[in-house]
Amino acid sequence: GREVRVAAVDLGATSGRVMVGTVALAAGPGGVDRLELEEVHRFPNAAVRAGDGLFWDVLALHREVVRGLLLAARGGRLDAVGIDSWAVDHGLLDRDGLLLGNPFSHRDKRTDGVAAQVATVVGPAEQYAVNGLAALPFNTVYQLVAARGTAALESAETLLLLPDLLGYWLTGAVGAERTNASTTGLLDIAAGEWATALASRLDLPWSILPPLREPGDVLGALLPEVAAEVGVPEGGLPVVAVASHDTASAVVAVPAAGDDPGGDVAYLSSGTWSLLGLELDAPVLTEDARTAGFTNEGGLDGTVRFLRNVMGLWVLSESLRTWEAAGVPGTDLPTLLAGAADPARATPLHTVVDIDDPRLLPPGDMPSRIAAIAAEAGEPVPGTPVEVVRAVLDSLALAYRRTLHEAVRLAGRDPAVLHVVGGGTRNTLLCQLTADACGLPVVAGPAEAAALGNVLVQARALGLDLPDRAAMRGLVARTHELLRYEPAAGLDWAAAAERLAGAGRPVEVG
Ligand code: ADP
Ligand code: LRH
Repeated sequence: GREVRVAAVDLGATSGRVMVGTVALAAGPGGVDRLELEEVHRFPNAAVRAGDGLFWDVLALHREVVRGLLLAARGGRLDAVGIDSWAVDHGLLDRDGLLLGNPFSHRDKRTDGVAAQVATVVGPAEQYAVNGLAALPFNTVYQLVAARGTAALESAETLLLLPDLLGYWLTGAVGAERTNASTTGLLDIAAGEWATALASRLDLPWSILPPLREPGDVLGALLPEVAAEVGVPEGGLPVVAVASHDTASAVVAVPAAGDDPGGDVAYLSSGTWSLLGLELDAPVLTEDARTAGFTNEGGLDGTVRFLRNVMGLWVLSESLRTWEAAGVPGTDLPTLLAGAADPARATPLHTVVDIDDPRLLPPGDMPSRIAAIAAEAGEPVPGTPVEVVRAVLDSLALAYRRTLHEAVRLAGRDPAVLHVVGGGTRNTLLCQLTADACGLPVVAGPAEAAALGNVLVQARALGLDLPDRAAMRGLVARTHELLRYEPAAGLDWAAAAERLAGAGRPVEVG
């Protein structure tokens, strides 16, 4: 079969990578499918505190993207490029097409209290009926409300989500890819159009929202200067819109083929954030779903990602950063995870906390915050880094348990396994705890699901016969090694869940 070679740019909140994907479908019976990823460039990413704000260094990201494309193009002819990144965050362009300031991180504190303030203008139930989104404090709509009256918003002509901003710098084309647009809070999920009425009621300039584009649309070719930097002929390399929300791309590559005969796909996209839920054909917009904190994001081909955000491995990576800064010895990830797996060094389910406590959202000293949250809830305060790590992993697994059970109840589905994808699949202890806590087998892998989903949508846009998600997922399942974790008995997860429920947490905003 025909072979395509594409570059997938996948930007995570803690690292960015440029991967070369090679795809070829078996020409006939006995033929062999290929779906290969080669990492050509990886770079750390982190928000930067400057003055009062927490920002993304988006020019550095652009530079690393160009550098990655150069390395990818050196290795052979490229057929296309696609970009996905974390959702919600965005840049504003002025009328000359120049970026107005640095894009804020969604962890910046300027949105504190904004969702509650907006709820007094447009009720949470009404917002949910329009956009289907959990009222997370950092949704783009709340970031924009926080920016009302600022010089930047007042002079803004165009809002671009981060993958669209980077795509603009590559091609000069503006637009808003639909899966990522669905995370803004300003997309009307029933109409599939920008929710201009909602924006007006919140005094937001809806004219800054650019035309929507679909995954698979071609933005254009690299601008001549960029083509020269990357070392490809002018007009030679098309940029393709993919499912540009990283979670949308990751869910495209969930290898749910064969093991889910009922077709109910439950997944945990495990990276800086943990996103756990189900793929559905239609949103669940019930009051129950809303108050349980579930969101309905847009996926490839009109699907819905019905899921909840769980605070994720962010808590772990920020803890590591804190210990490293303080020079605490023995706090590299492999050492800590080995310790946390040893019951002699950290008693399982000894300390459990609400890992979604909003105090864990901003950057900072996670071990101290966890100690405070544990003390408040009457839980033992972890004493050593290994105990902190164990508490974080047990608490994550408990949050997964609750979220999976709620998703299944709210959507009336019955998945046979939980697929875990993303960097978190490399944490074997967490995979096992997830299976144990959820009482469901975990199928772990691929770790680079977002990049694979990015590659698959490009391959389809280039004409490969990948008509639907089943075809894409079958290809991933046939070409990737997956690890299966059976739930083990032994720990009393139900009792730990009771302990947590006792501590109580309001999910609802406003
Ligand atoms: P993002 O795309 O949000 O930046 P990733 O999907 O790359 O996140 O996942 C990053 C996380 O994966 C890290 O924070 C870390 O906890 C986990 N991880 C990555 N590699 C390993 C490893 N070798 N062992 C255990 N955990 C790992
Ligand atoms: C994961 C993710 C998630 C969003 C968050 C802002 O990287 O895209 O789906 O909720 O970042």
